Amino acid sequence: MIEDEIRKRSSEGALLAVLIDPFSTDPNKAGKVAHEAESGGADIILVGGSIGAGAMLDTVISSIKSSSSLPVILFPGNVDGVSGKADAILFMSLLNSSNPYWIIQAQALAAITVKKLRIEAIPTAYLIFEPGHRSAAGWVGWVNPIPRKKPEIALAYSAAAELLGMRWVYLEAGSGAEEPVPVEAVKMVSENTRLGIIVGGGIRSPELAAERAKAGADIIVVGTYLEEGEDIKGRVELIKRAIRR
Ligand code: 1GP
Repeated sequence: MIEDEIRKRSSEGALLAVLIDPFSTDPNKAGKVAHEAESGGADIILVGGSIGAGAMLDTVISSIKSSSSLPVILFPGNVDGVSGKADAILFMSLLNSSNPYWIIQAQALAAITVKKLRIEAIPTAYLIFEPGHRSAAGWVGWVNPIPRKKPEIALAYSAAAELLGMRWVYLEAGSGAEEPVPVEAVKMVSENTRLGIIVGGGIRSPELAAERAKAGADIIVVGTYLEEGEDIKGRVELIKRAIRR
């Protein structure tokens, strides 16, 4: 199982997941990014996005699969983010949404498909931090964002997720965020729950990644920082080196 493998490997040091958005990345480019990510030492390819990810999803995953052997995990933005070509799915509930669609209805609409396609589901709480509505995920998801200076609110949601049986939490600042999720929030969730912790959004330097890995993140997600640079392999290597324990 992908989840068991990730758990085991992340106990030796944080893993690096490279995010590919099928809306903004054409299939050829996606294959190239995955290949370079793998050569640089990345551990996971995450595929998904908030808007329009469904149209090219299968084609993008096929291209990634033919260019790398990394596990492909879906990071769905809605019910159109499901594909039988992926190895697993972050089966997420956006717990700090104020619209029940994003907490449980989208999941209900997608669940039968996920089971029929036998995609490994990784139950994950999804939490979006301030400024929230300025990111696509926050705007789409009717988010009541977690205040940056109130890590205890992130812990409260994470503890609830743990008691509800979820095994992972994704602490999200939003793609391209000016500042990543606060280190204090990562630390507080890590010290007070048994959840695996995924951190993403606005991680655009090895230092920012290292701080969050040190605070207890099990998986660091990077998208924009790699999209912006020419040398994807080089940037992946730098982040991998920085998050090693
Ligand atoms: C977005 O957490 C991911 O959902 C990645 O964000 O594009 O800012 O790396 P970036």
